Amino acid sequence: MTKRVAIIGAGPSGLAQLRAFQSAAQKGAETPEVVCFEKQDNWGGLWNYTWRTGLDEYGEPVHCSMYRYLWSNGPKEGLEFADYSFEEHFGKQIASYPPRAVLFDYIEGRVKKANVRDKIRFRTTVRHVAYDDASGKFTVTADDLANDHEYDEEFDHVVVASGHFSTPNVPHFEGFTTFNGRVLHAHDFRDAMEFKDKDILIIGTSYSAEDIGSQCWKYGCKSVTVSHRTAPMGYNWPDNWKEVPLLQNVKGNTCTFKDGSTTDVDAIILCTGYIHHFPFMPDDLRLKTANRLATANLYKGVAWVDNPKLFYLGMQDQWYTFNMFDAQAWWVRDAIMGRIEIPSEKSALTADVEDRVAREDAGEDDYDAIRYQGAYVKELIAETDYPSFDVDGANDAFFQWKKHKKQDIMTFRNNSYRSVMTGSMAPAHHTPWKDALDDSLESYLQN
Ligand code: FAD
Ligand code: NA7
Repeated sequence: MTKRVAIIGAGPSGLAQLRAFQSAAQKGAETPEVVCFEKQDNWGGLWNYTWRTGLDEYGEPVHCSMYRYLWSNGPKEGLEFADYSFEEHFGKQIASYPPRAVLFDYIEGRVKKANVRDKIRFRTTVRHVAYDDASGKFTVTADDLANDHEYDEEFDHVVVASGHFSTPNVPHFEGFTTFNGRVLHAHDFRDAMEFKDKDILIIGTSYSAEDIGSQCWKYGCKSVTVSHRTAPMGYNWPDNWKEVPLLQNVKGNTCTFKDGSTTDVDAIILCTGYIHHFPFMPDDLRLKTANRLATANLYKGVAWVDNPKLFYLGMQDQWYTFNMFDAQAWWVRDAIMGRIEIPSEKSALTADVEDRVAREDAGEDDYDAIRYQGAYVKELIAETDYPSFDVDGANDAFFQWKKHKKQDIMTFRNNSYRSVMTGSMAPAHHTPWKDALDDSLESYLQN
């Protein structure tokens, strides 16, 4: 009997899994039957932009955390697929920090070519997964939203690829209830134009804080105040931008910070990160982890230690993205197809996780973290037929990116890097990032 595999989510990770199986089939292998469940009406995961926030038309939590005018926050040379280059997709080399629509087009190009869309059940939310020890099978309960129909199906393996940057982490601060403006989380931020001529307070100091603040600055907000819990970001910010300690309370529109200083603002944007949230997984199969490079309880970063027929993709914090998801998906494919043996002793699986945690903890800075995740990508690729690539070269692109950000946070996206897949240098973009207000695919590709 052919094995059946359920993939939950058709974002970059789930699509990598579909492509991995298709690639094996293309080479003549007998592959399992694969069903991918996707709650949105299209693929692309977070890259599938919607104006909606809150609940969608079926009452489902809106998955999208991306916003208009979002450009890649790292160089595309770090995320390029090893089996489908930017040059193959666009017919030419393109600049290094593409906007969302351009990256969506690239993600879509590979899976269109692989012809895997018919494996995806769109508008279908997975509600529950259960494992039966006696049969050794998983029962997946899915909800066909458009037809308002819930049903069960059995699978030999489940691959959870539902992402972890969609359910917001929303702390409360004293006075929010009576604040005379809007309080929102980054997950619900859509259009920087909303904050034109406004004074905004951002809480948090990571990617969302830096980028949403930069968007608002670019599209004409009056001022940006960023409040930190641990440390300021320390970039060379524009004049109407300041960094302050943690917010203590809000009275009317006046925010008071830990050092006693105050600022009046019109809106507060919580850029306080996301939680790993799997309401459809039972306690004994549910990943509970911090957002880190060595996730808890996953052998090789993907196989559930307590039941390695279950896999999670893309659950790490991410320097590497698309090609890391590929490395994981090819590895998971080979584990499912019996080409890779997962040790039967649970202690061996646990020891692998502990070793990964210890090695991550031994790192001292972001550069070590990039090397660590690069080494992880290398490790997985070496065990499958995913095309090997110059991971050290990709690490270098990340190192340069960090230096460019340090030099000037508002111009780092004007830099170009060399593709480690094709060896060609990206051209400079035709317009500096801060002046490029039109982020459409058509505009970006003109050169
Ligand atoms: P997602 O993209 O989150 O996809 C998960 C999919 O699972 C979604 O389609 C969702 O609808 C579906 N799903 C969830 N639950 C269910 C369910 N119960 N049933 C059925 N389907 C379900 N990465 C970069 O490389 N470059 C960037 O510039 C970049 N910018 C980012 C900016 C923001 C604001 C955020 C939040 C993330 C950014 N990322 C970026 C990282 C991003 O996590 C990855 O690029 C990528 O989208 C992760 O892919 P994924 O498939 O693991 O998860
Ligand atoms: P991150 O990278 O998880 O960062 C979360 C930030 O929020 C970080 O600076 C935290 O500060 C801060 N935080 C979290 N909780 C609080 C509270 N309670 N009070 C104050 N500050 C808090 O999330 P991002 O959204 O920036 O990035 C996620 C992904 O989206 C990323 O991969 C990008 O590609 C885009 P800390 O430093 O812990 O004190």
